[in-house]
Amino acid sequence: MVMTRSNRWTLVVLSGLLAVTVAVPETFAQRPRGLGRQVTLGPDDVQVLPDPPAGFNVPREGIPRGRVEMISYDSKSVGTTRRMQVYTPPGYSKDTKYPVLYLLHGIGGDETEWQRFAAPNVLLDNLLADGKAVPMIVVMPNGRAQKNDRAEGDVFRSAPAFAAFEQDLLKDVIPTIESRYSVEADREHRALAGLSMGGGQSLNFGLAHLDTFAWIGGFSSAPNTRPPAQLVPDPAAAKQQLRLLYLSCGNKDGLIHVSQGVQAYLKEHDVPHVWNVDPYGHDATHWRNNLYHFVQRIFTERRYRRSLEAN
Ligand code: FER
Repeated sequence: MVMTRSNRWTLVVLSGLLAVTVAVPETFAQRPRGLGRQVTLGPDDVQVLPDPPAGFNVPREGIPRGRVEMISYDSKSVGTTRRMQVYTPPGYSKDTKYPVLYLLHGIGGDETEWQRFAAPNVLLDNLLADGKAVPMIVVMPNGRAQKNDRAEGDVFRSAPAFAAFEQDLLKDVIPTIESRYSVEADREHRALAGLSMGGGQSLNFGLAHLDTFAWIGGFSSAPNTRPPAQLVPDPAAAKQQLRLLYLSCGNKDGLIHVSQGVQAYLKEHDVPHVWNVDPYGHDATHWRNNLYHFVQRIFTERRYRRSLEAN
């Protein structure tokens, strides 16, 4: 074949396009699914908690540091050995029993995602040094409960495994943590929160198991979130049992309609909650900023929580 000037250019452009396509991680290439949807804001959709102070997520010199370790456990529900990352606070001791926050990642993530997006250990070390949080253990499991739990290929195809994680969490993850660490094992000392798919999981599992979790948070919750009336079928019971229900979303996040629906239902049925809408998108800034606020409000005294309630 003779290369004319014009088909040579076509080749250059095509190979350039191919290189760009290959360079984009698959998780991003498949992101659109609702993320680009038009945002419509209502009067309740405002920022009620300020952005964190500068340096909140930067390791500080001269303060005690907690530890982050990767542990393995045998999951009966999945049938494999799985991994989770665990933060223990500075001075962690078997002589004290700690509350536990279970923190869940998004559709393209795994047990390392929160560490990459927010460094919860740094955030908590800093808050603890300032006396602004209660010493707690933070568990970052893998919410994709299937044999191959890596974030590979079309990550949206693993959505059913995110639903299946309910069993792994309740039957394997929590019992593992409670057998290996010094923890208070009751609902008042268990919190569940997550970002996007993990936000949906936290709302779905947490609100369905108020006997297990008293503190629940969903940041930029994804469309895996159950419809509000299924999520909270008994508003009076939820109101009575919840110590904190925290919802947040960025006002540039095409998934905000999911949280807006939950928030409207909670308001209509008089279930206390925090609803923080900040100026970010479906991104790590939103997740780390709202983790910063959430961790300061969990495992606290009821009277303290009242004064912080924004809605
Ligand atoms: C969807 C759009 C986004 C969806 C899930 C997501 C299950 C999750 C995004 C994330 O976890 O970042 O339609 O459906």
